Amino acid sequence: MAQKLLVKKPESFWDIYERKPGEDKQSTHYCPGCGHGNVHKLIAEALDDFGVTEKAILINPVGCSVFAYYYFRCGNVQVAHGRAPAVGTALSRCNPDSLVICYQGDGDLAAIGTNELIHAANRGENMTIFFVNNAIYGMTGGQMAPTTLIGQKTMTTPYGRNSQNEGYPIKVCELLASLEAPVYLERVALTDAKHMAKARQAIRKAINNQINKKGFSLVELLSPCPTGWGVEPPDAHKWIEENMFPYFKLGVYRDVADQREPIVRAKRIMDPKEVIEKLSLDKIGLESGGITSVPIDKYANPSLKIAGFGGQGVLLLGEVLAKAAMIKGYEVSWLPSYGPEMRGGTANCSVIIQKEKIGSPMATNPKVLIAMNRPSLEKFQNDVLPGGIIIYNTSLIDIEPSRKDVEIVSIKATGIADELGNVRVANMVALGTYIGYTGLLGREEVLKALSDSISRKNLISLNEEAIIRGMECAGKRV
Ligand SMILES: Cc1ncc(C[n+]2csc(CCOP(=O)(O)OP(=O)(O)O)c2C)c(N)n1
Ligand code: SF4
Ligand SMILES: [Mg+2]
Repeated sequence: MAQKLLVKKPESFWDIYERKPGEDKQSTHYCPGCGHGNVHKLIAEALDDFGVTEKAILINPVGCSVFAYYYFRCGNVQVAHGRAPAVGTALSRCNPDSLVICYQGDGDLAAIGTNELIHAANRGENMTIFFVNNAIYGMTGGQMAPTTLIGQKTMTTPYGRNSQNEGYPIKVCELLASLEAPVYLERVALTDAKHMAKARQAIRKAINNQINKKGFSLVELLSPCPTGWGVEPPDAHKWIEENMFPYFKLGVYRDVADQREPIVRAKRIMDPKEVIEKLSLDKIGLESGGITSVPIDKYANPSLKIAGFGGQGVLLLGEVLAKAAMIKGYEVSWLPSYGPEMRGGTANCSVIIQKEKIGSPMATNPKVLIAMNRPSLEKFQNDVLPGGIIIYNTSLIDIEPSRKDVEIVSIKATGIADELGNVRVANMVALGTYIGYTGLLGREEVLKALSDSISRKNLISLNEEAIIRGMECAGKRV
């Protein structure tokens, strides 16, 4: 047999990583020598041994381990950057018997999410945080993190981190040790076998504390990122010992779980019927949580998903549309979204335009999809409400929408923009098409919104022209 496993794979991992795209469903997506795989394994083994996989909810971060849900067989929630302790608070309070594990990198936890971390720790939430400190933003290509060491060269500190410019690396365990509530804080390292054994022990202790409802535990793991540091994988452990150990002292910073009583919080169980009534979900046909069966008027009160690749100006398209609708007196919302795991990848925004107050700014099942490239059409077309509209850019999309229950509007947005002298105004051609096709807004409001949104005034006339061309071309249905 080519492969003989000496140690059984933890059952808290999937046997085959079906959620992982591509051919390879057996290995993880991490770089050689990365510490994330080791942390995953230690967590999975602990879940197995405590027999708590079924009640575990892993909160996946934004960072290299954004795809942790490919691997763990337990509950998974993907949260916005840094928000794990806030979402974890809700999960833990709503279901006190669950095991809430926040898995966070140093950028996620100690930069964008510092606020949530400190307050969750200070409230003594019954949760466990595994903080993977690799002293860098691994996922985005190696920028400085709050834990980057003095003198460490990164993409954003090419001459080395300088305390006068960037301050000092944040010591998370020491910071949290100034709070009363946390019950367990320890810093360990993923280097040699001895340190790995300590890391294993710490992970178990933190999980055990939560099982016993003792409150907030955090384990900081000094973890290799050979790619971000520009070192060979075999040298990464030495890098930790030489660079991280002197500054980030290993050890236990708090261990008082034995002295604390289990947390008991009052439960407030909501009656689902009451929730539906309070949110008026019964009136808009969303009480089943699925796509509404109420016939829609696709032109009035639209919700739109506008999607394309980064650089196509889909966010600006949405912004101009929302502003124009606001000028006309509508309630509006505009919500941009960048894929958590992508750089220069797809971007989209939700725009809601209504006469009434807006409940949610998310166009999860939009009435209208404007797709500027093929991945966007493929990704979102099935979300459009039956009877809705799909407007798609045939210059870049070489397939037809598969939906038969919506109106399809094709527009050579990029081609027309090219004729006008700049492919970047394809977004405005698509906007014009939408306006022209639906008649929702007048030319005046749209052009006024445009001039408000574009700072480089010399570009306004070209964008105006693009909108007008789009309006003229609207109405050509396929
Ligand atoms: C709101 C938001 N801001 C910024 C980003 C870009 N971003 C993605 S991952 C990341 C840093 C991740 O670094 P870290 O938490 O240290 O994780 P690592 O990849 O090193 O494990 C950033 C800034 C984003 N996705 N979302
Ligand atoms: S960039 Fe660093 S943290 Fe990310 S997968 Fe590679 S080694 Fe791991
Ligand atoms: Mg990091």
